[in-house]
Amino acid sequence: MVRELTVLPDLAPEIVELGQIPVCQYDRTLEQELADGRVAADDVKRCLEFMMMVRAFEEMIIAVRNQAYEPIKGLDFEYRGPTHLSIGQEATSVGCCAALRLTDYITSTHRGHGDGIAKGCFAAYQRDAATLREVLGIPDVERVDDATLRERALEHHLFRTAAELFGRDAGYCRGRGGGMHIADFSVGHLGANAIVGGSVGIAAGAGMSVRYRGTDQVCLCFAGDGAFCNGIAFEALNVASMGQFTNELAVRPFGVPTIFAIINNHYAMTGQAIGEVTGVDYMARRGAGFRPDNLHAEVVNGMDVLAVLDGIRRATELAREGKGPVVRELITYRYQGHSLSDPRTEYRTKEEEAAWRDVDPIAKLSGQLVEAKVCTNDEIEAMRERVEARQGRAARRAALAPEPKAEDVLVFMYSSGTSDTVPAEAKAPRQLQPPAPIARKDGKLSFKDAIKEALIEEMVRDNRVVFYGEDIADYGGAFKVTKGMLEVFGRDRVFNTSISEAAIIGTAVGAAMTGLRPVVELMYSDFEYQAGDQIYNQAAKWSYMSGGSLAVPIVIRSSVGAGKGYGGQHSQALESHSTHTPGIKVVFPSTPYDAKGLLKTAIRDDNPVMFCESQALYNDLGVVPAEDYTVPFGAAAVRREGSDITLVSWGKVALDVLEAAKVLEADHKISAEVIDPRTLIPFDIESVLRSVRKTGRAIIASQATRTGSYTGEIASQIQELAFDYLDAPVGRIGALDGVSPQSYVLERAYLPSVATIVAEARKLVGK
Ligand SMILES: Cc1ncc(C[n+]2csc(CCOP(=O)(O)OP(=O)(O)O)c2C)c(N)n1
Repeated sequence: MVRELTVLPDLAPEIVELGQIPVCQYDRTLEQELADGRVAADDVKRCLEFMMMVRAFEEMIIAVRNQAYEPIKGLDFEYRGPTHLSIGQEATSVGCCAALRLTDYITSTHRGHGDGIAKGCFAAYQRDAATLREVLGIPDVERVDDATLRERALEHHLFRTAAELFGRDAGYCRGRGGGMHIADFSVGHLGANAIVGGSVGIAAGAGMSVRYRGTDQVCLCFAGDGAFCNGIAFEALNVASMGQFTNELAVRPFGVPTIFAIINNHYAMTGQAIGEVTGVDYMARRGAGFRPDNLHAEVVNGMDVLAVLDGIRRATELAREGKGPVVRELITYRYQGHSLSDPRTEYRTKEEEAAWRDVDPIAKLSGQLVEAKVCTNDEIEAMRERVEARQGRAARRAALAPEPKAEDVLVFMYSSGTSDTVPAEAKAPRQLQPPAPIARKDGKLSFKDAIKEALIEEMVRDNRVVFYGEDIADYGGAFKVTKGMLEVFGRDRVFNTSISEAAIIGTAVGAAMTGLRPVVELMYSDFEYQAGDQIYNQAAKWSYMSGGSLAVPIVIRSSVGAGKGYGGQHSQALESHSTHTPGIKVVFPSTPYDAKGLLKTAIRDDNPVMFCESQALYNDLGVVPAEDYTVPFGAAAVRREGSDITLVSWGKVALDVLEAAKVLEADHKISAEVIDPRTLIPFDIESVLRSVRKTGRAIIASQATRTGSYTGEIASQIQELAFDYLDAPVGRIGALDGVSPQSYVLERAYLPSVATIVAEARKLVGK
């Protein structure tokens, strides 16, 4: 018993006060801000220039789309791809990034050109000269004064942003991401996201990683009013707000330093946040459901860059003091439609649009600068001309830049990196006590203890490895696989989460992007549907979409429960979903030895790994060396040699197949070779083909329902690559195409068994 919190009945009457959410309270003039030294004139001018740059970029997209952009006229170039423009919202992008440091993170959205431009523009002034020279590829011998260097950095940033949107190899993501997934990890931009709400979990995870690493960074999550109606946003807000991060359970009490900036431009695509598709008057109320401090929620005038700067600056202060997470709603408006194909006429009026243009953020700051005598109108006009000219040069260069080579289409799908070498700082011990060795009998461990041993060894070896999920801490998980790990590593590294599968995976992605190597547990593989976007659109895709500029080293341990009468929602073998989505490796061990060695390989691999564990095997015993060893991915094990037929299977069914081979030998004089691929992605097809060339027959078996199962993929590869050697069609065995039933009789009829494998093998061999 390790939990320090006790729950006793406290049923006394009380009224819960919900507190206050300030709305548009900022009322300072630029003169006041300058006089008080809260802003410097040059910084404010820079904010104006960066807002102009965002707008010029977006106007360039419109013109290019209409083939009317003067700087690229005459070039053989046509813009393709989405056009979610943020004209009107410039103060939100620039005001937020103005409050951030170079080392701080942002996540962004499909409408995120402005956010990325702003983060990179500030970086051009935050980076030191040596870094900028390196980024720009300026040789040591070339002398460049500081102002020119930074000017060149701005233009280069616009060029790489445009090149990404134009699908060029010089783009930030090598033309793999495009505008909706643009990222620049070198300045902390963790990616725009085309899945509405997709980045909210990532931002929470980046904050959790900062909290664990103990740096003074923050992560600012840009996401719309629409996004804050999506399930992942609610889950992520909750996980980021968990009491154990700040109360007496915490090893180091410190709130997750993520700032959730709700960019309320009043519309999702066309659905109107206030009055139509939510029941709230302000989206900032979202903060009120998660902590008694309402996550310090405030509503800010997002058309006023100084108000945004003030609101976000105070948010970063709170976050850096460990008082996060923080919510800020920024009220703004997009002048264009959802995308350029949206004429806007169905859902809003010209009068409404005109009213927002009257409070235009660029016009407002221009007026303030003139009023405060920081700039003249002529200077502002000169700034605008400079911005336009710079934008024109950058866009032209991007349009002329080479496209990626077609033969490189799959480059960056997987990272080739590993953590085989652990950096010195990650070797520093970070545990409460040394782990006790797990007792063995005759050198044997259970499958689940083999998993625990692998986890413990890897967490001792590398302090970037953290482990979390539902009920995995004090209780050790629903199957007690990780019992005792909390006592060893403390709640910083082993902690429970709420029942939030999407946020468990989403935060792991954000933590992995920012330096950790999380292992997370899905109690039942069936629950991966709850986290589908985070596994398959986020974890699996970011290596590729970022053009290989980052890796997502996470392991998702997922238990597979068939055979226990748990019915349709706790029994499915879903490995075929994982194998069908490129970008994720899939491991399915069948022995305690492999479970330990493969899990260690998975944790050291820089790619996301789905690690499937058959619950039916958890108590199986096998010889497991106590020392450090790994089992490589993509290397099948021949479990039994044979000459008449090849049986291929994984997880629990790999043992059924072995049993079936014994029956076939003893009762039917059929010699079966048994192959356990151990990993499904990558798959060792060569070992299977070598066997099939010898036996001439094969069966692929799994507990997955038969139609659409990965067994079909392996069967078709055998037919493509070894057709001439086959003496019979390749057999496939799976669960029936139905829902897993509770009744013992029905479940036995539903799942594959030793008997069904024997029967199919006899049919194919003809004995
Ligand atoms: C999960 C998901 N559902 C729907 C869409 C289609 N879609 C793209 S943007 C958008 C509106 C998003 O609204 P909001 O979050 O407020 O951002 P905004 O477009 O206003 O910037 C919709 C519905 C999507 N990309 N992802």
